[in-house]
Amino acid sequence: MKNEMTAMILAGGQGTRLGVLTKQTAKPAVPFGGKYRIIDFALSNCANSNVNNVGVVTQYQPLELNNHIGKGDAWGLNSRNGGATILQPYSSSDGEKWFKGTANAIYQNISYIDSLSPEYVLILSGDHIYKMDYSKMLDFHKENNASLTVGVIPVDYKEASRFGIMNTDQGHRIIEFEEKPAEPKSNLASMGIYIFTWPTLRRYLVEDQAKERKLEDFGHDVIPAYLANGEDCFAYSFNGYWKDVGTIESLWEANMEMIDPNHPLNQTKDSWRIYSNTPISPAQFFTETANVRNSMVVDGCYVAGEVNHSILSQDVRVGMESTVKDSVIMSDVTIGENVQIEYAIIGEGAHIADGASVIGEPDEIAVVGYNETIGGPKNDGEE
Ligand code: ADQ
Ligand code: ADP
Repeated sequence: MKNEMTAMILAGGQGTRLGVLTKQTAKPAVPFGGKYRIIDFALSNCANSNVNNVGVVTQYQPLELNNHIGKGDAWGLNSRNGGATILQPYSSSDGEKWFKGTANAIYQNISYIDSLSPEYVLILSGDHIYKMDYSKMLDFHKENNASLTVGVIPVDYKEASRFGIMNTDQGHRIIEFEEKPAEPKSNLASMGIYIFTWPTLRRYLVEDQAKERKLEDFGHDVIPAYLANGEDCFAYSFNGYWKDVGTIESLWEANMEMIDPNHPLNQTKDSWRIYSNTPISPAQFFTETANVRNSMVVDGCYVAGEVNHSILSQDVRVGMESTVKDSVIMSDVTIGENVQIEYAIIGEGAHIADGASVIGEPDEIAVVGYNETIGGPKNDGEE
């Protein structure tokens, strides 16, 4: 089968707004929804859309991502004439090591893309939660004979300045685009999902590198340059659920949507499955004192306390007389006895000692970092 479209997942951001959750790991590798990591959504969307060659562009803390993704077997990518390839920054002859903006990260991986010689390149972000069929977006791109198609979704006006914002004409042609404008002129937001006709983008990136070196970032530089040069740029409207989980609150919210039985994310029987690479653990065990309601509990958990409207990821322990409410507990967390956890995200491997509490509010979620200990003899009480 011909490789018509190659995907490049940008997974290099530090995700500083996720604070202690991304100190040791890249944002796309942050656990999500009990069984997944955030990047599983983009990888599964690729597999489900028959986009079988996927380059994952890493930068910051790539180790966990490498281990998680491997060659893409868990998503069926490796067996379908394709595979996932982890692309890491290298020191080039002129001493530049880190990828800079998103467009520069693609420029640095031209040889990988050339080795597949696709007609189109699909550029994705590793930190979005959504289910999307990219093959429909490709059909739209071809019907319009576009140079660039941007996936778009309406957002709240009060959020609009976090996004690339555009105006289109009746034929969905992009006539105006501003990256993160202070005063947005519309609420039609770029999802940071792009299909580029590859030979054209390649030419722009290579010529720019030889001359001005201005095309650093897709939103700031490449889209404006395309529009200025009269390239055919179109907006493809997506009308499903999509969330950029860049903040603690949005990450918590998307996890809570995952346990809402009526939410599209929680359709257990749909055909658009999200795959992951999770190790095997024994079945969960609830003692006779356990009281678990309205929650998702993954393998390997042991519960003796109360769990209400929460997610327990793999191998979590909740001791007697402890209460976990409206919270996301990542894997390998131990929660002692008499612990209160509310409106919180507890990072992987954390330990909450007997009698401690971690209490947040719906609009100010409490966070405990990776491997952190709360309470206990040395470090009494809340942090
Ligand atoms: P942002 O998400 O703010 O806006 P950016 O920080 O450039 O854009 O990151 C996009 C993605 O690329 C993230 O997943 C990030 O981790 C990753 N990334 C960034 N630099 C990278 C690099 N050098 N190497 C590898 N990965 C890198 C973008 C668009 C907006 C749009 C929003 C939608 O610019 O127009 O509205 O996405 O979320
Ligand atoms: P946030 O979600 O907090 O805005 P992002 O994930 O978008 O954070 O990343 C912020 C920016 O920092 C991105 O442009 C990313 O490329 C850059 N960045 C992250 N880690 C590094 C690093 N180790 N070296 C250089 N730049 C980095």
